[in-house]
Amino acid sequence: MLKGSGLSFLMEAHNGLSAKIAEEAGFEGIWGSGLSISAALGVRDNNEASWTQVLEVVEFMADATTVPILLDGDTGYGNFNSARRLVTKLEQRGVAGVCMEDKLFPKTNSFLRSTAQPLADVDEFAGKIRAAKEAQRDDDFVVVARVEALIAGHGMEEALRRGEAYRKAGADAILIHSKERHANEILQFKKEWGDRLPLVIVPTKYYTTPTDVFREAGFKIVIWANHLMRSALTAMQAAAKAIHANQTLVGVEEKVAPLAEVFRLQGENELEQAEKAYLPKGGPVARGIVLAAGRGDELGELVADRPKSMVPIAGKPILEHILDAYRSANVRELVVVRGFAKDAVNVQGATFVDNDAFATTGELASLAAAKSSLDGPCVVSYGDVLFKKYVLDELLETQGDFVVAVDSMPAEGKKAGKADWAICSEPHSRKTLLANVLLKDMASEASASVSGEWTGLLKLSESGAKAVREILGTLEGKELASASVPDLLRRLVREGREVRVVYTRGGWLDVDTLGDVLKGSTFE
Ligand code: SPV
Ligand code: MG
Repeated sequence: MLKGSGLSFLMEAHNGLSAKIAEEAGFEGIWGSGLSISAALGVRDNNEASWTQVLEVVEFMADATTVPILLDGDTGYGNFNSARRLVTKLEQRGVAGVCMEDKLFPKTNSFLRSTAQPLADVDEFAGKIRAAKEAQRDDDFVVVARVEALIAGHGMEEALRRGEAYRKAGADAILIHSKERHANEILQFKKEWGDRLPLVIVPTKYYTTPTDVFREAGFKIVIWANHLMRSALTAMQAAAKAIHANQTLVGVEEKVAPLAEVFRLQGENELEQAEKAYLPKGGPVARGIVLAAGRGDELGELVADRPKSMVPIAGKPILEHILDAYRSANVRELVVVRGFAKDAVNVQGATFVDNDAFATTGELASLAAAKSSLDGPCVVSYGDVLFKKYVLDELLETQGDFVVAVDSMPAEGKKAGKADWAICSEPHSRKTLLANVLLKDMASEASASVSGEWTGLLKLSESGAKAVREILGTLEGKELASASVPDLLRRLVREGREVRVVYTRGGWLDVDTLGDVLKGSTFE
């Protein structure tokens, strides 16, 4: 802009949002106004905001935009050393240039008590400009020297003398500032200055001068110095006043930017796309199917008018514990098969299917009731089996169409006797962590050949679920009524399908007896 032909414009901005708005309006560059940044921070334009605080703001502005930003660097916030460090920091943050004025730190805004404002010593300020230029690493970084002689009432000659000293010090442009209501002063300056260096002006006070006058005079850049801040201020005052007076948003809502516009300016859209690209594919990892139709006669009084799954443990029905464990592993589509006292199964966040023939049928008949849910990856478990999240996580992380969790060290009392025992291709050992252990058979009695107790957890892949659905479709009448999930596992193995085994040690609890209910209270 400084080197090109014609007149360019910088629009003031004071934060990321206003900078973005300036760029979207078509401005080819932005003025990081000291006055506006201070005002937006609620402080005076007297270096009350520290220079690193200003740096933070201008960094947000640079992040939000692609056009060059010229920072109003006031006096450089100190001597030559502060100024050259500022240049380094601005370059690091992608700011295109800095403008420094020949006043003393802390400065005062040029339109306040201007004739009382002390100017910097010319040589001292020239040294500061030289230091700033020598500090820059990027050849395109711009240092604008701002002459305040006209503001402070020192006259044209002094203004020209100072401009020339700063040119010799290496400035890329001179900002000649004026507080007059007409442009005579800056036009005269331009005439006498000629084309020694590009000139920048700020027509805040002489705004009625037609812009073509500046263009024809040969100025290079016009800065509209504070108009986004001032327009925001007017709009905010009006909205605050109306909302306070009327105690409602009615009447204001349609006058303010819709939230959609806020999100657009923030670039929400980009984040939404990025989430798709970088986050693990959303949605539940699998569906959870809980077979909870049975009464659980062993619990006597406790199941007089509710099924075992609704017996509370630690103040919460067993089924709630199970659903919470599923949810914690991101299994969120939950299906519960009810049967006995189904109206008592009043948990939230699950869909229900019913096996109304619960009294005369078994587990597979319940699973068949949930057949339509076997249409994608799922985990099948029982309404009376508590398990910890890590057991479920392991199951979910293990590839395979059919995966079962087997406890290699079942509880003391259970080492013998009736249970769902699993016979596996290899016993649990350190090696099996990496090996592909397969289920060979299921047994109802313990023996030397069993590798552990099945926990009741079965994971099915999409095609595994499809296979189970097909098997359920082939079972009818008595056969279906009497079959259990272990029967299904046995059939899968016999059909030559690979049923993978994930070994666990504890982490689950089959609630069969009153003793188990008591144990359950310390399970979590
Ligand atoms: C600013 O915008 O902070 C300026 C211009 O320095 S002026 O307020 O006119 O001094
Ligand atoms: Mg300023």
